[in-house]
Amino acid sequence: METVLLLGFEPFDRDLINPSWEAVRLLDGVQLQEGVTIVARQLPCAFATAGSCLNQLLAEHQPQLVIATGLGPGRSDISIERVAINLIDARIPDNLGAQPVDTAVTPEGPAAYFSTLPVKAMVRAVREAGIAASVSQTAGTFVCNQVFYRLQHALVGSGVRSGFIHVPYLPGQAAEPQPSMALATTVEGLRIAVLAAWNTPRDIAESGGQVC
Ligand code: PCA
Repeated sequence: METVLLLGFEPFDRDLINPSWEAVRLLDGVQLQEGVTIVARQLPCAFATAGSCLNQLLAEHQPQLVIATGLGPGRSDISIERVAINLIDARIPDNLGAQPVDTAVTPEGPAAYFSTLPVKAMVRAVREAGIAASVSQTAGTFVCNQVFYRLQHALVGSGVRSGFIHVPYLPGQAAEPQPSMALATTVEGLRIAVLAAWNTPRDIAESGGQVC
């Protein structure tokens, strides 16, 4: 039996729920395909504890594929992240009250890591199912980017592929009008993205970039 580890975050910034966790928890225990099971777990939204929690989950589950997800406030689609940067610059405090500014995720690490997921193939698969998706060139500088960076750093050279996906708010979740996606759509979009990641060893080449 092979394992896909799918991660979501606890709520943060006064939110009562986090759509990333609401979505991935519905995929916990789901058979992605014959012989492949999804294990979904929650990460704390705190710089001091998210990384060690991540390492513990990697050691415990020994997954063959790891995809972390988080809420991207303002995102309107399933955003497949391309790059994790070695920088923390928190606009708001995390759930433990920490707000580090202009520090490295891993001082001895490189400036950035690329996702090792087939990001273009994932976008295409999700879109083919009628669900909005795009490649995103930045995962921000908060806890999601930190976890993404730590994930890529931990798995360098392991042969285990990994990456990050941001999801929109749920409808009506945000205090002010914001783009959103229904929970069932987010769940299905993530399932299709994970399936495409599992079944695509080499990414397709098609445009997904931005001019500026
Ligand atoms: N989103 C935040 C942290 C947790 C989450 O779900 C982020 O994008 O950094």
